[in-house]
Amino acid sequence: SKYHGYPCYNFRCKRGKTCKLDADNKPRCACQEPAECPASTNTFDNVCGTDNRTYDTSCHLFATKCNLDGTKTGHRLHLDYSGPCKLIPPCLENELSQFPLRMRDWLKNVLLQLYELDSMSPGYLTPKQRFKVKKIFENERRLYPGNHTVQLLAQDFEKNYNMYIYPVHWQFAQLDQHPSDRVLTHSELAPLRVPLVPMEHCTSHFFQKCDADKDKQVSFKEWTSCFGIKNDDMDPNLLF
Ligand SMILES: [Ca+2]
Ligand SMILES: [Ca+2]
Repeated sequence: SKYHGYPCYNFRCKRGKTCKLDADNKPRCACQEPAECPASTNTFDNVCGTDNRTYDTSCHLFATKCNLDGTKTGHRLHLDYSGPCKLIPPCLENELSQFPLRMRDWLKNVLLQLYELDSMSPGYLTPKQRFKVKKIFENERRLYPGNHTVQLLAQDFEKNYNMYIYPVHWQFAQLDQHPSDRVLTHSELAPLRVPLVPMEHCTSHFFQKCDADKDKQVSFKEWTSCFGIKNDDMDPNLLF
């Protein structure tokens, strides 16, 4: 094609940056101007930043962040959740303690759903994952998806504890990919946090609390203990 010889063709830059030619006509990644971002087509494109400001699109947010590179404000700016900023009710202590119960149940149900999809058309799970989820799927004692009370979820976690071990490991492995170093950064947590925050107002609080040593990252050990997995059941071999 006519663009093939263009030095910026297929030249990839990270979010917030765009390829520009330098004085020697060499392609380089430079901060994008927010004004150059394509405008939103509807409010679903809006995102709320951790500065509690609504950005037209995630492109606008990351371009703004890039232009603030090296500043404290830039360092602190992240995508908090999708949609315009809204008033998130404060997370109460008792709600916070219920969050891992619902989240664990949800993770298990996501995997069971992937298992069913994979049974109809393979590709949703790897054979290794499938083998693990099969055991949960075939266990008749499992709690079936539904709108369960906190009491029931807590009871089930005690009774069927073993069924929750893999789903908690699985979600960690899904998120820990950039890089895969057994710690989750703020941006690695984003794919989980961003859609969840508007629905579950304790999400941000929960992940902050998970970071027990306050190094701004959630380690494998912090993650598993947040979800009530015993130290003895923490198994790096289950990270797939
Ligand atoms: Ca990581
Ligand atoms: Ca930490």
